[in-house]
Amino acid sequence: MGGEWGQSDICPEAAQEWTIQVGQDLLVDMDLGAITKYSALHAKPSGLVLQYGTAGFRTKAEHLDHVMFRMGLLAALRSKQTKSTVGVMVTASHNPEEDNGVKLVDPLGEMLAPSWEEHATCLANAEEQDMQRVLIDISEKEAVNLQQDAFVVVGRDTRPSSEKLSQSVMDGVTVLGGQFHDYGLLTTPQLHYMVYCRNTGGRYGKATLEGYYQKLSKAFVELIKQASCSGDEYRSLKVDCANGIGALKLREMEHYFSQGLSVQLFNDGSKGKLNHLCGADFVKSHQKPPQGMEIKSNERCCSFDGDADRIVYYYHDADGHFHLIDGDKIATLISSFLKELLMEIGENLNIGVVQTAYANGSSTRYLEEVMKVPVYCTKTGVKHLHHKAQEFDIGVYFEANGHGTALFSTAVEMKIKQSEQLEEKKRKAAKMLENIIDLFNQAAGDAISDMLVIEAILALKGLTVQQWDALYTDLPNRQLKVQVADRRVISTTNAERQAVTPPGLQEAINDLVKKYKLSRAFVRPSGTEDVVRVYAEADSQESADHLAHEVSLAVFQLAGGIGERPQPGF
Ligand code: NG1
Ligand code: ZN
Repeated sequence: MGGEWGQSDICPEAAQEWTIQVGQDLLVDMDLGAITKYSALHAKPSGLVLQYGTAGFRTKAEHLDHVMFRMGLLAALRSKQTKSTVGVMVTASHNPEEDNGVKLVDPLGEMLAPSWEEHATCLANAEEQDMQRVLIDISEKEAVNLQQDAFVVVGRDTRPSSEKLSQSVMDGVTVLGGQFHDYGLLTTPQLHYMVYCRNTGGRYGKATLEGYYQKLSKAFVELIKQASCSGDEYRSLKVDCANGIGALKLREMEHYFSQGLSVQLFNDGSKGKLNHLCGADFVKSHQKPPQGMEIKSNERCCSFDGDADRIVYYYHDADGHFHLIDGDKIATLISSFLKELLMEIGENLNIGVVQTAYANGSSTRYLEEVMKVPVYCTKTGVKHLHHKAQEFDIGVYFEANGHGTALFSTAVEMKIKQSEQLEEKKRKAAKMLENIIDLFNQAAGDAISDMLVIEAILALKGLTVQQWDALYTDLPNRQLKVQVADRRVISTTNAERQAVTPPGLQEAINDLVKKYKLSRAFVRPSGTEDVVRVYAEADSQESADHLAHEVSLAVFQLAGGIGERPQPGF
């Protein structure tokens, strides 16, 4: 275990210790005096209601102090219950710099279990006087043994508010008698990696930044050695770091892999504002390059988001046209490569790709019809994709916005171990697979890891960025947002592709979709913003734009739109 074991300096004197009998058998032994005292120092603004959504809690940083303290308490309970290390990450990813957020990381580096998401919401919203009762309720429902030790690891992004907020998390952990390790500045996926390493007895890797850099870089350099490129094809890549944590960590890491790739960093946080006119979310949603990066034609470029768990690629062609290579095309490149490797090894292992409804229809068609790879669709939010991907020997999952990774079953790892007995060609493929597995962050989608995977595959396959882009042509599409009084009036089914309520909405969408060629549209309430999202796809940009607009109007009329009616034109 790396670094010091921390104990915050709050609650120095033992406050009054109360023992309460709760339920039948559960003896709750909490230092309620200390909880009350320190909770008052992280008081909840009365009336504020937040929800633990797809990305944890996210809102203006000034409203989050109590949430952080309470998530420290909750993380300690979760750690006691699972008898494992859990993680807490302080970040608001691609949101503006003024926002912040917090996410808990479960023992295997995964997103928090659904029942604990509900506990998180209850605890964060309890008024000051009810907070203890809620905390006791959770302990009781989840049969937490409060005598058990707790250990929590904490990471934070570069936002000005993050340091103080992460201190509040550690205060919460300490009040429940837990210990913590503060990793300080980390990318979100690095924290997931640390949690995973700590709970797997070092088998996955060393739970230090050095361990992360070495594991990934070693695998990358090994792979690049197998690529047959000549000296003048020395690889370089321009990286837009969204003025966020990705810049710091990539800078720390670059010398580890510089034999195989040279990276040129832009929006490294030295001047610009976090996520402002740059970063993966900006590039994907505006379909244009970030500010602050000069792009020559056919140069390979990529953007990370604010906490470096998403990545998209892009380039300018010789005519100066911008081409975006999103999560769908990343998943296609990766799954095609892995499928080829499996075929070379000749083992009967299955591979599946998991997408959401936002995946471009062309990508799904290409994967199914050309690559013959089975594709599955889940609800939005990486926890759903991650869960589904675990069903395969190799499960590749990506959201169109560039968040994703690949998961490998123990069956695959066993096969690789036995590969010594295989013939030369198969052994080489198995070795390649072994390095690819090491290069992926299997705990969470990771911009740095995905970038190195992509660079390695492009080098091994001798593909240019244009050749990669040319695998298929995206169907023109449009995403819009509609304001409604209460977005919960919209409920969906079939992995969010069909609306169940309000009545008549799905029928209206069906009628509109029929008017266009190669078209598809769906609506769903956002999990991270107070809006309804509309997605439409069709054979031309004009048709996709019209369809999206018409669907927006249907939502506005049938789902209680507020404010101005959606206007055509974008
Ligand atoms: P919502 O707001 O629920 O659409 C957005 C993204 C998700 C995911 C989460 C978490 C889209 C359409 N939605 O969710 O893919 O990344 O944020 O950050 O991109
Ligand atoms: Zn992110």
